[in-house]
Amino acid sequence: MPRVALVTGITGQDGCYLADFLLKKGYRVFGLVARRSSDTFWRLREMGIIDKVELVHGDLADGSSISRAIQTTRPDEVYNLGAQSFVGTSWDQPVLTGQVTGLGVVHILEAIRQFSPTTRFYQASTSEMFGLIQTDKQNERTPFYPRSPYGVAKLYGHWITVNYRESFKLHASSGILFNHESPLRGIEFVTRKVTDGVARIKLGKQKELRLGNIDAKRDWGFAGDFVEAMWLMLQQEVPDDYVVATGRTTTVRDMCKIAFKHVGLDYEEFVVIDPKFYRPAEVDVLLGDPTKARDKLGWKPRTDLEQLIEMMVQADLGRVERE
Ligand code: NAP
Ligand code: F7E
Repeated sequence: MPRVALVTGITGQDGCYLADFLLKKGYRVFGLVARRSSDTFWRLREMGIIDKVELVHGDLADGSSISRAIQTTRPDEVYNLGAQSFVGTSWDQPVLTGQVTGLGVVHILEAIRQFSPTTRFYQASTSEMFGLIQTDKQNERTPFYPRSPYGVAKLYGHWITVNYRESFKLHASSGILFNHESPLRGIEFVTRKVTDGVARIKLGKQKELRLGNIDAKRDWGFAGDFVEAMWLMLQQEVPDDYVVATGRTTTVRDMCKIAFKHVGLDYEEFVVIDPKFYRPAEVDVLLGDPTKARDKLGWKPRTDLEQLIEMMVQADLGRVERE
Protein backbone atom coordinates (compact mmCIF):
# COMPACT_ATOMS: atom_id res chain seq x y z
CA MET A 1 0.00 0.00 0.00
CA PRO A 2 1.44 3.41 -0.93
CA ARG A 3 1.73 5.95 1.84
CA VAL A 4 -0.91 8.68 1.69
CA ALA A 5 -0.23 12.40 1.99
CA LEU A 6 -2.70 15.28 2.13
CA VAL A 7 -1.21 18.60 1.03
CA THR A 8 -3.06 21.85 1.69
CA GLY A 9 -2.01 24.67 -0.63
CA ILE A 10 -1.23 22.17 -3.40
CA THR A 11 -1.93 24.83 -6.06
CA GLY A 12 0.76 27.09 -4.57
CA GLN A 13 4.50 27.13 -5.22
CA ASP A 14 5.55 24.78 -2.41
CA GLY A 15 2.49 22.56 -2.74
CA CYS A 16 3.41 21.86 -6.34
CA TYR A 17 7.08 21.07 -5.62
CA LEU A 18 6.16 18.96 -2.60
CA ALA A 19 3.49 17.01 -4.50
CA ASP A 20 6.01 16.24 -7.24
CA PHE A 21 8.59 15.17 -4.64
CA LEU A 22 6.09 12.87 -2.84
CA LEU A 23 4.81 11.34 -6.08
CA LYS A 24 8.39 10.45 -7.00
CA LYS A 25 8.70 8.75 -3.61
CA GLY A 26 5.63 6.61 -4.43
CA TYR A 27 3.07 8.41 -2.27
CA ARG A 28 -0.58 8.69 -3.11
CA VAL A 29 -1.03 12.47 -3.00
CA PHE A 30 -4.28 14.23 -2.16
CA GLY A 31 -4.46 18.01 -2.47
CA LEU A 32 -6.91 20.25 -0.68
CA VAL A 33 -8.24 22.93 -3.01
CA ALA A 34 -10.39 25.89 -2.07
CA ARG A 35 -13.12 26.88 -4.51
CA ARG A 36 -12.02 29.68 -6.82
CA SER A 37 -13.93 31.26 -9.71
CA SER A 38 -10.85 31.25 -11.93
CA ASP A 39 -8.23 28.64 -12.78
CA THR A 40 -5.49 28.15 -10.16
CA PHE A 41 -3.95 24.95 -11.54
CA TRP A 42 -1.25 26.45 -13.79
CA ARG A 43 1.61 25.28 -11.57
CA LEU A 44 0.38 21.68 -11.41
CA ARG A 45 0.11 21.76 -15.20
CA GLU A 46 3.59 23.24 -15.70
CA MET A 47 5.00 20.58 -13.37
CA GLY A 48 3.12 17.92 -15.35
CA ILE A 49 1.39 16.38 -12.32
CA ILE A 50 -2.19 17.64 -12.64
CA ASP A 51 -3.40 14.13 -13.52
CA LYS A 52 -1.33 12.44 -10.83
CA VAL A 53 -2.69 14.20 -7.75
CA GLU A 54 -6.19 13.66 -6.33
CA LEU A 55 -8.05 16.82 -5.40
CA VAL A 56 -10.42 17.20 -2.48
CA HIS A 57 -12.41 20.35 -1.90
CA GLY A 58 -12.16 22.33 1.30
CA ASP A 59 -11.19 25.64 2.78
CA LEU A 60 -8.88 26.16 5.74
CA ALA A 61 -11.34 28.68 7.17
CA ASP A 62 -14.10 26.04 7.18
CA GLY A 63 -13.37 23.47 9.90
CA SER A 64 -16.12 21.11 8.74
CA SER A 65 -14.54 20.78 5.31
CA ILE A 66 -11.15 20.07 6.88
CA SER A 67 -12.60 17.34 9.12
CA ARG A 68 -14.23 15.78 6.08
CA ALA A 69 -10.98 15.89 4.11
CA ILE A 70 -9.08 14.14 6.92
CA GLN A 71 -11.82 11.52 7.38
CA THR A 72 -12.11 10.70 3.69
CA THR A 73 -8.41 10.63 2.82
CA ARG A 74 -7.06 9.09 6.07
CA PRO A 75 -3.57 10.41 5.40
CA ASP A 76 -0.34 9.13 6.93
CA GLU A 77 1.05 12.65 6.59
CA VAL A 78 -0.54 16.09 6.33
CA TYR A 79 1.46 19.04 5.04
CA ASN A 80 -0.25 22.33 5.84
CA LEU A 81 1.05 24.69 3.15
CA GLY A 82 -2.21 26.55 2.54
CA ALA A 83 -2.24 30.19 3.64
CA GLN A 84 -2.89 33.77 2.67
CA SER A 85 0.87 34.01 2.25
CA PHE A 86 1.53 37.48 0.82
CA VAL A 87 2.79 39.77 3.59
CA GLY A 88 1.64 42.97 1.85
CA THR A 89 -1.96 41.76 1.54
CA SER A 90 -2.07 40.85 5.21
CA TRP A 91 -2.46 44.54 6.14
CA ASP A 92 -5.39 44.85 3.71
CA GLN A 93 -7.06 41.61 4.84
CA PRO A 94 -5.88 41.06 8.42
CA VAL A 95 -8.95 39.14 9.58
CA LEU A 96 -8.98 36.77 6.62
CA THR A 97 -5.25 36.26 7.11
CA GLY A 98 -5.90 35.37 10.75
CA GLN A 99 -8.71 33.00 9.87
CA VAL A 100 -6.88 31.13 7.11
CA THR A 101 -3.19 31.39 8.02
CA GLY A 102 -3.71 31.23 11.79
CA LEU A 103 -6.95 29.45 12.75
CA GLY A 104 -6.76 27.19 9.70
CA VAL A 105 -3.96 25.34 11.49
CA VAL A 106 -6.07 24.40 14.49
CA HIS A 107 -8.84 23.16 12.21
CA ILE A 108 -6.41 20.57 10.88
CA LEU A 109 -4.92 19.71 14.24
CA GLU A 110 -8.40 19.21 15.74
CA ALA A 111 -9.44 16.96 12.86
CA ILE A 112 -6.26 14.91 13.28
CA ARG A 113 -6.75 14.68 17.04
CA GLN A 114 -10.35 13.52 16.70
CA PHE A 115 -10.29 11.31 13.63
CA SER A 116 -6.73 10.29 12.81
CA PRO A 117 -4.35 10.73 15.79
CA THR A 118 -1.48 8.74 14.24
CA THR A 119 -1.32 11.08 11.23
CA ARG A 120 1.91 13.07 11.12
CA PHE A 121 1.57 16.83 10.67
CA TYR A 122 3.81 19.47 9.12
CA GLN A 123 3.15 23.18 9.69
CA ALA A 124 4.59 25.74 7.26
CA SER A 125 6.00 28.27 9.70
CA THR A 126 8.11 31.17 8.54
CA SER A 127 11.08 33.42 9.18
CA GLU A 128 8.54 36.29 9.17
CA MET A 129 7.90 35.26 12.81
CA PHE A 130 11.39 36.65 13.63
CA GLY A 131 10.41 39.98 12.06
CA LEU A 132 12.28 42.62 14.02
CA ILE A 133 15.21 40.33 14.58
CA GLN A 134 16.51 39.78 18.10
CA THR A 135 19.79 38.11 17.06
CA ASP A 136 22.02 38.55 13.98
CA LYS A 137 21.40 34.95 12.90
CA GLN A 138 18.07 33.31 13.65
CA ASN A 139 17.72 29.74 14.86
CA GLU A 140 15.12 27.66 16.72
CA ARG A 141 15.89 29.43 20.03
CA THR A 142 15.66 33.02 18.71
CA PRO A 143 12.75 34.99 20.22
CA PHE A 144 9.98 35.94 17.80
CA TYR A 145 8.84 39.51 16.97
CA PRO A 146 6.46 39.44 13.99
CA ARG A 147 5.98 42.66 12.01
CA SER A 148 2.83 42.01 9.96
CA PRO A 149 -0.62 40.49 10.44
CA TYR A 150 0.76 37.57 8.39
CA GLY A 151 3.66 37.08 10.81
CA VAL A 152 1.30 37.29 13.78
CA ALA A 153 -1.08 34.72 12.25
CA LYS A 154 1.84 32.38 11.51
CA LEU A 155 3.01 32.71 15.09
CA TYR A 156 -0.35 31.40 16.26
CA GLY A 157 -0.04 28.51 13.80
CA HIS A 158 3.44 27.74 15.10
CA TRP A 159 2.55 27.75 18.77
CA ILE A 160 -0.70 25.81 18.33
CA THR A 161 1.34 23.14 16.55
CA VAL A 162 3.79 23.01 19.47
CA ASN A 163 0.88 22.99 21.90
CA TYR A 164 -0.97 20.08 20.24
CA ARG A 165 2.29 18.13 20.13
CA GLU A 166 2.79 18.66 23.86
CA SER A 167 -0.88 18.35 24.87
CA PHE A 168 -1.99 15.38 22.78
CA LYS A 169 1.33 13.77 21.77
CA LEU A 170 0.62 14.34 18.10
CA HIS A 171 3.51 13.89 15.69
CA ALA A 172 3.40 17.58 14.74
CA SER A 173 6.44 19.48 13.46
CA SER A 174 6.94 23.06 12.44
CA GLY A 175 9.38 24.08 9.72
CA ILE A 176 10.55 27.67 10.14
CA LEU A 177 11.39 28.26 6.51
CA PHE A 178 13.21 31.33 5.23
CA ASN A 179 12.27 32.78 1.83
CA HIS A 180 12.36 30.24 -0.95
CA GLU A 181 11.65 30.94 -4.57
CA SER A 182 11.42 29.23 -7.94
CA PRO A 183 10.07 29.73 -11.46
CA LEU A 184 6.69 28.83 -9.90
CA ARG A 185 6.81 31.70 -7.39
CA GLY A 186 3.78 33.99 -7.44
CA ILE A 187 4.35 37.16 -9.49
CA GLU A 188 3.62 39.44 -6.50
CA PHE A 189 6.73 38.31 -4.58
CA VAL A 190 9.84 40.37 -5.21
CA THR A 191 12.15 37.78 -6.82
CA ARG A 192 9.59 36.72 -9.41
CA LYS A 193 8.46 40.32 -9.96
CA VAL A 194 12.10 41.11 -10.75
CA THR A 195 12.76 38.10 -13.02
CA ASP A 196 9.50 38.69 -14.90
CA GLY A 197 10.41 42.38 -15.21
CA VAL A 198 13.90 41.55 -16.46
CA ALA A 199 12.44 39.26 -19.13
CA ARG A 200 9.92 41.88 -20.26
CA ILE A 201 12.52 44.66 -20.38
CA LYS A 202 14.98 42.46 -22.26
CA LEU A 203 12.32 41.53 -24.81
CA GLY A 204 11.17 45.14 -25.22
CA LYS A 205 7.76 44.70 -23.56
CA GLN A 206 8.38 46.88 -20.50
CA LYS A 207 10.50 49.98 -19.90
CA GLU A 208 11.04 50.07 -16.14
CA LEU A 209 10.58 48.05 -12.97
CA ARG A 210 8.92 49.73 -9.99
CA LEU A 211 9.96 48.40 -6.58
CA GLY A 212 9.72 49.37 -2.91
CA ASN A 213 12.42 48.96 -0.28
CA ILE A 214 15.38 47.46 -2.15
CA ASP A 215 17.64 47.69 0.91
CA ALA A 216 15.72 44.89 2.64
CA LYS A 217 17.80 41.72 3.03
CA ARG A 218 16.56 38.18 2.71
CA ASP A 219 17.99 34.67 3.02
CA TRP A 220 16.72 33.24 -0.29
CA GLY A 221 16.79 29.55 -1.22
CA PHE A 222 15.21 27.31 -3.87
CA ALA A 223 11.75 25.86 -3.14
CA GLY A 224 12.71 22.54 -4.76
CA ASP A 225 15.44 22.10 -2.13
CA PHE A 226 13.29 23.25 0.77
CA VAL A 227 10.37 20.82 0.30
CA GLU A 228 12.74 17.92 0.97
CA ALA A 229 13.31 19.34 4.47
CA MET A 230 9.54 19.26 5.08
CA TRP A 231 9.40 15.58 4.23
CA LEU A 232 12.51 14.77 6.29
CA MET A 233 10.88 16.33 9.38
CA LEU A 234 7.97 13.91 9.16
CA GLN A 235 10.31 10.90 8.77
CA GLN A 236 11.90 11.54 12.19
CA GLU A 237 10.87 9.39 15.14
CA VAL A 238 10.36 12.46 17.31
CA PRO A 239 8.53 15.56 16.05
CA ASP A 240 10.37 18.85 16.42
CA ASP A 241 10.85 22.35 14.97
CA TYR A 242 13.57 23.25 12.49
CA VAL A 243 14.92 26.38 10.82
CA VAL A 244 15.42 25.83 7.08
CA ALA A 245 17.58 28.47 5.38
CA THR A 246 20.72 28.91 3.30
CA GLY A 247 22.75 30.97 5.81
CA ARG A 248 23.42 33.77 3.29
CA THR A 249 21.58 37.08 3.15
CA THR A 250 21.37 39.45 0.16
CA THR A 251 19.70 42.81 -0.43
CA VAL A 252 16.85 43.11 -2.92
CA ARG A 253 19.18 45.53 -4.69
CA ASP A 254 21.90 42.90 -5.16
CA MET A 255 19.34 40.31 -6.21
CA CYS A 256 18.21 42.79 -8.92
CA LYS A 257 21.83 43.28 -9.97
CA ILE A 258 22.22 39.51 -10.45
CA ALA A 259 18.99 39.21 -12.43
CA PHE A 260 19.65 42.13 -14.82
CA LYS A 261 23.28 41.11 -15.26
CA HIS A 262 22.14 37.69 -16.43
CA VAL A 263 20.66 39.30 -19.57
CA GLY A 264 23.51 41.84 -19.95
CA LEU A 265 21.66 44.84 -18.45
CA ASP A 266 22.41 47.26 -15.60
CA TYR A 267 19.62 47.31 -13.00
CA GLU A 268 20.25 50.97 -12.17
CA GLU A 269 18.97 52.01 -15.59
CA PHE A 270 15.58 50.33 -15.10
CA VAL A 271 14.66 50.09 -11.40
CA VAL A 272 12.44 52.93 -10.15
CA ILE A 273 11.65 53.28 -6.45
CA ASP A 274 7.92 53.59 -5.85
CA PRO A 275 6.82 54.23 -2.22
CA LYS A 276 3.54 52.47 -3.09
CA PHE A 277 5.40 49.22 -2.44
CA TYR A 278 6.70 50.20 1.03
CA ARG A 279 5.13 48.30 3.91
CA PRO A 280 3.63 49.81 7.08
CA ALA A 281 6.27 47.89 9.07
CA GLU A 282 9.24 46.30 7.37
CA VAL A 283 11.34 43.23 8.13
CA ASP A 284 14.72 44.77 7.33
CA VAL A 285 16.92 41.72 7.43
CA LEU A 286 16.66 37.96 7.84
CA LEU A 287 19.49 35.45 8.05
CA GLY A 288 18.86 31.87 9.07
CA ASP A 289 21.09 29.40 10.87
CA PRO A 290 20.14 25.95 9.52
CA THR A 291 22.65 24.02 11.68
CA LYS A 292 20.00 21.88 13.39
CA ALA A 293 18.39 20.88 10.07
CA ARG A 294 21.82 19.94 8.74
CA ASP A 295 22.86 17.95 11.81
CA LYS A 296 19.56 16.20 12.62
CA LEU A 297 17.87 15.90 9.23
CA GLY A 298 20.99 15.71 7.07
CA TRP A 299 19.49 18.52 4.97
CA LYS A 300 21.42 21.17 3.10
CA PRO A 301 20.55 23.54 0.25
CA ARG A 302 21.85 22.54 -3.19
CA THR A 303 21.07 25.68 -5.20
CA ASP A 304 22.73 29.06 -4.65
CA LEU A 305 21.12 32.45 -5.32
CA GLU A 306 22.87 32.95 -8.67
CA GLN A 307 21.65 29.56 -9.94
CA LEU A 308 18.16 30.25 -8.61
CA ILE A 309 17.86 33.68 -10.25
CA GLU A 310 19.26 32.34 -13.51
CA MET A 311 16.67 29.54 -13.49
CA MET A 312 13.88 32.05 -12.85
CA VAL A 313 15.03 34.56 -15.49
CA GLN A 314 15.32 31.78 -18.08
CA ALA A 315 11.81 30.52 -17.27
CA ASP A 316 10.38 34.04 -17.53
CA LEU A 317 12.16 34.75 -20.82
CA GLY A 318 10.51 31.62 -22.19
CA ARG A 319 7.08 32.59 -20.86
CA VAL A 320 7.24 36.16 -22.19
CA GLU A 321 8.43 34.90 -25.59
CA ARG A 322 5.47 32.51 -25.78
CA GLU A 323 2.90 35.20 -24.87
P1 NAP B 1 1.54 30.29 -2.15
O1 NAP B 1 2.20 30.04 -3.45
O2 NAP B 1 0.94 31.62 -1.87
O3 NAP B 1 0.42 29.16 -1.96
C1 NAP B 1 -0.56 29.28 -0.98
C2 NAP B 1 -1.57 28.16 -1.16
O4 NAP B 1 -2.59 28.28 -0.15
C3 NAP B 1 -2.31 28.18 -2.51
O5 NAP B 1 -2.46 26.86 -2.98
C4 NAP B 1 -3.67 28.75 -2.12
O6 NAP B 1 -4.72 28.33 -2.98
C5 NAP B 1 -3.85 28.12 -0.76
N1 NAP B 1 -4.90 28.78 0.03
C6 NAP B 1 -5.07 30.12 0.21
N2 NAP B 1 -6.16 30.34 0.96
C7 NAP B 1 -6.70 29.13 1.25
C8 NAP B 1 -7.84 28.72 1.97
N3 NAP B 1 -8.65 29.59 2.56
N4 NAP B 1 -8.10 27.38 2.07
C9 NAP B 1 -7.28 26.49 1.46
N5 NAP B 1 -6.19 26.83 0.76
C10 NAP B 1 -5.89 28.13 0.65
O7 NAP B 1 2.58 30.01 -0.95
P2 NAP B 1 3.97 29.19 -0.96
O8 NAP B 1 5.05 30.14 -1.28
O9 NAP B 1 3.78 27.94 -1.73
O10 NAP B 1 4.11 28.86 0.58
C11 NAP B 1 3.56 27.66 1.13
C12 NAP B 1 3.37 27.84 2.63
O11 NAP B 1 4.62 28.11 3.24
C13 NAP B 1 2.46 29.01 3.02
O12 NAP B 1 1.79 28.62 4.20
C14 NAP B 1 3.43 30.13 3.32
O13 NAP B 1 2.85 31.04 4.21
C15 NAP B 1 4.58 29.36 3.94
N6 NAP B 1 5.91 29.92 3.77
C16 NAP B 1 6.36 30.28 2.54
C17 NAP B 1 7.66 30.73 2.40
C18 NAP B 1 8.23 31.09 1.05
O14 NAP B 1 9.25 31.79 1.01
N7 NAP B 1 7.63 30.65 -0.04
C19 NAP B 1 8.52 30.81 3.53
C20 NAP B 1 8.02 30.41 4.76
C21 NAP B 1 6.71 29.94 4.88
P3 NAP B 1 -5.16 29.22 -4.28
O15 NAP B 1 -4.13 28.89 -5.32
O16 NAP B 1 -6.49 28.69 -4.62
O17 NAP B 1 -5.16 30.64 -3.85
O1 F7E C 1 9.31 40.65 -0.09
C1 F7E C 1 10.86 43.96 -0.44
C2 F7E C 1 9.79 43.77 0.62
O2 F7E C 1 7.08 39.91 -0.85
C3 F7E C 1 10.69 40.53 0.19
C4 F7E C 1 6.51 35.12 1.67
O3 F7E C 1 6.70 33.89 0.98
O4 F7E C 1 8.74 35.10 2.50
C5 F7E C 1 7.82 35.86 1.75
O5 F7E C 1 7.58 37.11 2.38
C6 F7E C 1 11.28 41.89 0.48
C7 F7E C 1 10.48 42.72 1.48
O6 F7E C 1 8.57 38.34 0.46
C8 F7E C 1 9.16 45.05 -3.45
O7 F7E C 1 9.50 45.00 1.27
C9 F7E C 1 10.87 45.66 -2.30
O8 F7E C 1 11.34 43.36 2.38
O9 F7E C 1 9.13 38.81 -1.84
P1 F7E C 1 8.46 39.42 -0.67
P2 F7E C 1 8.44 38.42 2.06
O10 F7E C 1 7.65 39.58 2.49
O11 F7E C 1 9.82 38.28 2.62
C10 F7E C 1 8.35 34.80 3.85
C11 F7E C 1 9.43 33.94 4.46
C12 F7E C 1 6.98 34.23 3.94
O12 F7E C 1 6.68 33.43 4.82
C13 F7E C 1 5.94 34.83 3.06
O13 F7E C 1 4.83 33.95 2.91
O14 F7E C 1 11.31 42.64 -0.72
N1 F7E C 1 10.35 44.57 -1.68
N2 F7E C 1 10.14 45.97 -3.38
C14 F7E C 1 9.29 44.16 -2.37
N3 F7E C 1 8.46 43.12 -2.18
C15 F7E C 1 7.46 42.94 -3.07
N4 F7E C 1 6.63 41.89 -2.93
N5 F7E C 1 7.27 43.80 -4.14
C16 F7E C 1 8.09 44.87 -4.37
O15 F7E C 1 7.91 45.62 -5.31
